[in-house]
Amino acid sequence: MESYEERMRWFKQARFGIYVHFGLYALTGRGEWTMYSERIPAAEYAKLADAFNPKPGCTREWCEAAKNAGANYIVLTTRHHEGFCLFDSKVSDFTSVKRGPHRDIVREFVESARAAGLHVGLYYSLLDWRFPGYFEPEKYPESKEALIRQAHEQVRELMTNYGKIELLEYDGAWDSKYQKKKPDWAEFWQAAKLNAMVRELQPGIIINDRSGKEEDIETPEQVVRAGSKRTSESCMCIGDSCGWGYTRFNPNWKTSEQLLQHLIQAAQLDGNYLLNIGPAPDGSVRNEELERLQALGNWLNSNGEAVYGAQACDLIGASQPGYIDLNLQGPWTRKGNIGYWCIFRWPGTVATAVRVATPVKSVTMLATGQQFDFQWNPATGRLKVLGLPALPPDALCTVLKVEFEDIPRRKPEEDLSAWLQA
Ligand code: FHN
Repeated sequence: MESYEERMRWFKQARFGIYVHFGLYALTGRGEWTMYSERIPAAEYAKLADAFNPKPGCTREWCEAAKNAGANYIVLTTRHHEGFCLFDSKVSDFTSVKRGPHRDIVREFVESARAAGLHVGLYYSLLDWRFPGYFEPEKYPESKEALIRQAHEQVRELMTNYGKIELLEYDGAWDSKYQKKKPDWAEFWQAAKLNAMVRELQPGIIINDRSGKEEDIETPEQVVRAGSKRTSESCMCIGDSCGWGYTRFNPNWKTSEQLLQHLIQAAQLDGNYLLNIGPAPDGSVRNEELERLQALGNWLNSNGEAVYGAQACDLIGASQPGYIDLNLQGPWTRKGNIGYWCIFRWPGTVATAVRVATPVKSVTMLATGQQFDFQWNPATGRLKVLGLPALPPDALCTVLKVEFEDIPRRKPEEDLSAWLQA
């Protein structure tokens, strides 16, 4: 088995992934929770399987969209809480191979992802709403056992039949009454045994924290947050947060600026950003999503250096509200001695950063290489970049690449009023 550092290497370099929520729920147009939130009986819901017919080549479109967005990996819901598998399974007839299109969508997906040069991630929901034993394990112990057996078998199938899988995203380990804690979830699903099997089959795999066991990454949802113990991967919807699967009328699309801020914020917190799309029933990705992904990709094309493999920077420039030391222009990321000042709110001809303790060697615009004069005062730590264009060079975000003599550090402020007299 690879060490934690070894298996995390590509992931930390990647910083940006695309999440794809796709299943029968796309046909409802009301999101992936429809079966449960509308309490649709299992047999009635299952009829959707016969109408499910994604167009051939749709997985290629998802991967193309991810590549155009500048993402480095892609994660597909191989089975969501509805229990419908997008892969061939010996332990279920409720699959895209035995019903609907009679195709192995997971196989198409991994082949498309590899052809596009994307790292491959698979999502698997442990819970399956079709089992009474999930909701009432004590009342229906046999159903509970069958549910757990099915999960172990299907995870084995996913880890065995599709070549190298680099990321496994569990979900749905919580108890139906949501009263228990993560160690209880892990016990319920026998996560220690399950994950040991996964690591034996896929020695280099990264496993998320949603089987109840901590494993490799933390996965905050709908918010960008640092990990408390492990690297974080913040996942988020492009539209309303209540629907990851195709939601036909989705009023709150985030802007490209917001999405880019999240991505940079994730890198600034030493973590990744997993941005979700929910393809329509035929597998196509709607324009509202494609346009935003393309805008991110265009920006990353000339500014990706500030994000890929970048990490936290000690300089002031938080993009999270609530920080006292907020740099109004935008956050910094860092690689070695280089700081990347990602300016969302263009200040005009002079950009000022404060509490810069490390001597500055040069300042250039990342996208163009244009060099700028600067003044840095070692006594006060104030850095002024001079002669900038009056208008923002990039409508989304302009990055100033600042080379320092050492790893850039923030100057301590012992007397908080000292700057008044400087
Ligand atoms: O219930 C799911 C939800 O539908 C979606 O799949 C997200 C993605 O992280 N996970 C669950 C909620 O935590």
